[in-house]
Amino acid sequence: MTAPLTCIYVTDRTFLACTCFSVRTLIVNATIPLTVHILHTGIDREAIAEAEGYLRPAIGTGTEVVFTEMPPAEFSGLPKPQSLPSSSYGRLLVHKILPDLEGRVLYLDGDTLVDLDVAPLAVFDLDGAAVGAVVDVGRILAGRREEAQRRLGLGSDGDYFNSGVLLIDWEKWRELEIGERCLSALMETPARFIQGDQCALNLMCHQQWAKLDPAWNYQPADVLFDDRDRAIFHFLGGRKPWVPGHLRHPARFVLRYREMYQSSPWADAYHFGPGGFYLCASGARDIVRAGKDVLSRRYWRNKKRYELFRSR
Ligand SMILES: [Mn+2]
Repeated sequence: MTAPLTCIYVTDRTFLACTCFSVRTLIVNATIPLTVHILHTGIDREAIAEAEGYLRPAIGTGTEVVFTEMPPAEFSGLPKPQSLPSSSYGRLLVHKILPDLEGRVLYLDGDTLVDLDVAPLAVFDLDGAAVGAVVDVGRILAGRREEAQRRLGLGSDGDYFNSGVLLIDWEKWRELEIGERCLSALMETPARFIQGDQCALNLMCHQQWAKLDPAWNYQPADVLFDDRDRAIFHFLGGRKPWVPGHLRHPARFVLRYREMYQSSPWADAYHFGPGGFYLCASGARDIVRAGKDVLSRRYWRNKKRYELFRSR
C-alpha cells in the first residue's frame, strides 16, 4: 500500500545534517504514514549510513525513509546557480530519479523544521492546480514583487511564491512537464532566473499554483511579525540559525539547532565546506548571552508593509 503522502528532500554534503533534522521533525509530528525520499549527490556511503542510523529510531510503523543517489551526470550542462548549490536543481529531476511516483508529493527544503502534522496536506484541495505554495514574504518586504512580475511576465496580479515547500499534484506536474520545462528554460536564459530554479518554477507554475496558509512555509519575516508556535519554519537565505554570528533568527531556533547538533552524529563537525555548518562554543555562548531574540531593524521598519500584505 502506498503511503498517503510522499515527501521529498534534495541534499548534498553541506545540507545533510539540517535535512536530517527536518526529516526527523517531519516524521515525529505526522499522524499519517509517510514515504520520505532523500535524494542526494556528492555524499559518500559512510555518511549516508550515519544519517540512516540517526533517523532510524524516529521512524514509526508505516513510514519509510529512502536515500537515493542522484547521478552527477544528470547535472551536467546545467548552468551553475549564482548563490545556490547545483543540488538545488535536484527537485527538477525528480521525475527521472523516481519515475514511479504518484499522488500527492510534498517537497521540502532541508533548511526547515516541521513543527506541524502534515496530514492535512495529503487531502488539501489544490483546486486543479499543479502546485500549492506560500508567497515569498521577503521579496514583498524588499519591494521586489513588481520586479519579479516584470522579469518573469507574471502580470500585475501574479504573486511570486517561495519554493522551499511545494505541495505537488504529481500527475499534473508530469502532464505539464514542469521539471523538464524549468530545466530547459534555465539552460536557455539563465540570467532571467536570478533565484535559479525558484524563478523558473514561478514562471512555469504561473496560474497553476494554489496559495497555502503561511504556516506551511513560515519565513523569517513571519517569525518576526506574526509569531506562531506551530509551523513549518523555513530558514531561507544565506543566514542560517546554526551558523554563529548570524543573529537574524530568534534565539529559540539558534538554541534548538545547537541541541540537535549536539545529540546527532554531527556534533564534532566543524566545517562542512563553503557556506556549510560550523559551530564554535564561543559563538553559541555569545548568542545565549544576548538573552533575547535579536531582530533585524529592516524587518521592523517593514512591519506595516507586512500587515498590509497579509490582509489582502
Ligand atoms: Mn530554503
